[in-house]
Amino acid sequence: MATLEQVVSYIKHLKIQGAQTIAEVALQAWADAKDKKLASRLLKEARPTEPMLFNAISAAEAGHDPEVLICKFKNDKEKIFKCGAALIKNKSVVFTHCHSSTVIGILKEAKKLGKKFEVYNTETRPLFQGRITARELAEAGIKVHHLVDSAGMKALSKADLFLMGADWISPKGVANKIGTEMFAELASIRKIPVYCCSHSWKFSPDNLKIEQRDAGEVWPAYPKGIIVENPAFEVAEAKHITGIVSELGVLSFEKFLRQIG
Ligand code: RUB
Repeated sequence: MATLEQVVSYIKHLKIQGAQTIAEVALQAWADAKDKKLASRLLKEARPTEPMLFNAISAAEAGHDPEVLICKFKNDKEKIFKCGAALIKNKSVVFTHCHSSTVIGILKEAKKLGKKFEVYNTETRPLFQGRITARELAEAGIKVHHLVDSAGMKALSKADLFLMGADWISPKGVANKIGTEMFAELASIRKIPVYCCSHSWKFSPDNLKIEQRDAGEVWPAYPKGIIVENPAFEVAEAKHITGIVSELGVLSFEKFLRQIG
């Protein structure tokens, strides 16, 4: 069993990644920790743009059983897979960016239902989480085209649906991996529906900090005199999002806010 410090380090260094997986692993680490105060602090600080992690740990602090919460999250995710799969039509071409376990689950569910579709996905520099997506889809027997991020427009132009994950649903839009804002705006201009696939516990009304990661991830040992920036996430504006696919069903952004508010 990993120690608390190991789990925190795995989350920080993306050995464990994706908002819902982070929240579930963190809850288990919190449940196993002797010093709950220390566990709460270290886990909540591990990644600043992960409200599902904060919300889950706060619920555990308030007395909710972490094992019950993990079970609820997993069951809710199955509901999301079913709701999302219903959006995929036969012969659909789906675009996705980065690696979202929720989006992957939806695509696998659609395949299980016998739907024929293909996926275009982008590699997601600097840490290439898009490769995890491409590998998992190929292993599931789903036809997947993999492109560099700068070919995102080419990939999107093939698609009739953009499925994105979420790290933070804010009152203004959805924060997801850097690149998402650009692709969501482009999809919206091209009239390609954009669905955010996410557990509702990723909502936070707070003005969260966007995680800035180490510049060395972008350019290891970069020359002096350059300001290398590495924001992990960005917010796709609500007006570019067709709907939110959550355990509450498929709702418009406004309806989703009203339902959880
Ligand atoms: C992963 C990412 C995912 C969301 C949703 O970023 O942006 O789309 O976390 O994932 P990182 P999920 O690799 O930096 O964690 O649907 O699995 O909750």
